[in-house]
Amino acid sequence: MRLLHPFETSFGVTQDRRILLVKVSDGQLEGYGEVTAGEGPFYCHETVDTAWHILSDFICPRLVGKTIEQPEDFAPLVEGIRGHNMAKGGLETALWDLEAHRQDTPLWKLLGGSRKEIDCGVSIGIQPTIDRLLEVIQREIDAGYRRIKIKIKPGWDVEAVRQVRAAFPKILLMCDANSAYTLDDIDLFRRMDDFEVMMFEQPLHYEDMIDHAELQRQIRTPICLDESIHSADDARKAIKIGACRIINIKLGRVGGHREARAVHDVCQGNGIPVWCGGMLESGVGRAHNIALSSLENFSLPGDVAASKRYWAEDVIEPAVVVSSEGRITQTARSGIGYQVKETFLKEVTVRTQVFGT
Ligand code: OSB
Ligand code: MG
Repeated sequence: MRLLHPFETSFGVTQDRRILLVKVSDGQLEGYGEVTAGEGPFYCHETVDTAWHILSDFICPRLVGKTIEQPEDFAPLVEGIRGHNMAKGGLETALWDLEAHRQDTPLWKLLGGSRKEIDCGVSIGIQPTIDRLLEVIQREIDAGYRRIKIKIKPGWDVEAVRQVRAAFPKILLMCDANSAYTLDDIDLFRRMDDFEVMMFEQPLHYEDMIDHAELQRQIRTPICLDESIHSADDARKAIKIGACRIINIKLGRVGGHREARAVHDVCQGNGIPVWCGGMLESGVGRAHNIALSSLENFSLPGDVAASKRYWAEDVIEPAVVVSSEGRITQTARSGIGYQVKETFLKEVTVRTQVFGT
């Protein structure tokens, strides 16, 4: 599926998405999940094709013939398959959707959520010029979004942030570096300390916590970790050493709803707010993100935006809509609460594989 606008980060440009969806069935009801890996190994090591490989050659064969009473039964079945959280998360989240349908309840309620409305922010890719960036920000603010995240990289940082802050003195603003910097850049972050940004997201290496802790000691602005956090245990360690003051939770990166909730709980217990990250998902992944964002400690606006920001036509109906106040209302329907458009899905599907009967 082609994105309406190319999306540029410090690690590259995405326009055409190849999306791997997972459907599970109990013979009567179905559940959908989305593998949130990218097309190439640039955000993390996983790709759509490594996830296909891991799912079809390792994860699905382990499940065939097994009884799964509840989504929590999934993790023990794939114990021993190291990493590949996005491949696991695609299937695990589908099991949660199915379970919510079986209980005839919305997924957000099944997860224990309490937020009936969630606050939405947008993630704005690197633009050709700063003037263009200012225009895009104005458009998103006019659409109602409550927080603006801009992507930064060396050469597109201090000056871009300075001009954005000058043009929009009051907005909730943050920057995401996607690991583009090192500790040699401390002065640059010190200079950006003056712009009252909510957080710097993942400024340093994608596997690092130690240097982030050093950077956090030297700047006022909170650091938010994204790439470095793969589990509740990672979150515990990052908090313990002071590597961040905020955590971005992504379902794929942590392997599904069970672990996402565990990360949420560790953060909550330590007074660390969280928000839900996005991976340019189709409506299926988006719907899961909305449900997850209902948990209490998701107290900051996430990168969960309307379908129409991404797609001419989404795979779900209704499309995800954001109110003029920048909020998404939780659904009263069961499961993820959005219907997958099977006919449209068939049109855009290039490969399928079936396991079990
Ligand atoms: O770092 O949050 C990120 C997209 C792809 C990979 C990594 C990231 C992102 C985004 C986009 O920021 C969020 C979205 O609008 O889905
Ligand atoms: Mg990020």
